[in-house]
Amino acid sequence: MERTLIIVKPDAVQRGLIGEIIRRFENRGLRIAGMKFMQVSRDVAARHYAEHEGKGFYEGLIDYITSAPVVVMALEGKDAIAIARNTIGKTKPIEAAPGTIRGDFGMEVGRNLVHGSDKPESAERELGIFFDGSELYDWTRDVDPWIFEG
Ligand code: IDP
Ligand code: MG
Repeated sequence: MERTLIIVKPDAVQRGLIGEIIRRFENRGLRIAGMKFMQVSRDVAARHYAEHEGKGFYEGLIDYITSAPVVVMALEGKDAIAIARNTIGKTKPIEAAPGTIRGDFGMEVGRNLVHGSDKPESAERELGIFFDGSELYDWTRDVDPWIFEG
């Protein structure tokens, strides 16, 4: 089992899409290991997006992610990182396939609704920024054998 860090970004929260976005991950089969509603500080945003520091869009990105509350989630499952990324869709909504979150609800890269970790090292690092170990739960669902082969 793998865990990934998902952020329902401020634009999605403002647009009333929290439920819609969580529904898509739940429907896919991903299991929620942790979840909270919070406003991201500039300090936390800078840690989370450290790899983008110095890029032209960096300041705008920090302004965007700190502009209003978000929902952060730890989702788990086999290949959870890749599964979540293809449920989210490509970074630029113009390139995101219909049926993905960004392809169905997004227009611009700077308002692309959702974050998902891109690889295991990123997931571990990002989960550590947003969650204490005690906020992540090991549990199973009765339906798990009907979603995960074994
Ligand atoms: P990802 O979110 O699909 O992993 P990254 O390349 O890691 O995409 O970029 C992080 C975030 O930075 C994007 O989701 C988007 O919000 C923002 N971003 C990336 N490129 C641009 C850009 O060219 N203009 C404005 N914002 C950008
Ligand atoms: Mg990324």
